[in-house]
Amino acid sequence: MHQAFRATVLPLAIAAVALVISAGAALAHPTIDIVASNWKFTPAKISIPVNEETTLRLTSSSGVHGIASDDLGIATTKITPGDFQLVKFTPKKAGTYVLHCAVVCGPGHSDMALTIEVTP
Ligand SMILES: [Cu+2]
Repeated sequence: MHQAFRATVLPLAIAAVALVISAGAALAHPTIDIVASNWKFTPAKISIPVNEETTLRLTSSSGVHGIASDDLGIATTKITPGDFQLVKFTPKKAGTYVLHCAVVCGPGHSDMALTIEVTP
């Protein structure tokens, strides 16, 4: 009886603690998925808090695209199909930043932008 209790409850308790720890880490460092395609970013707009490290996970479903922002400290990053790019940055100033696609990618290139809203 006692042994059966340890065999079933203990692993559950460990799993629950691991879940809480991973959820806490996800809150501290949110990763936002962004998919580039011809010719848009999905989502086209994201909202993140100022002075908190954020990670973007970028990929493309069609075409080669890119992002860059001196204001946000994002180096030019090429986004290619089948590839995932992790971009880590900490916005220092609230505001609305419009990142135009950084790679000439075709007829819709000039309309292709990712808006990052940094909230106070
Ligand atoms: Cu482009």
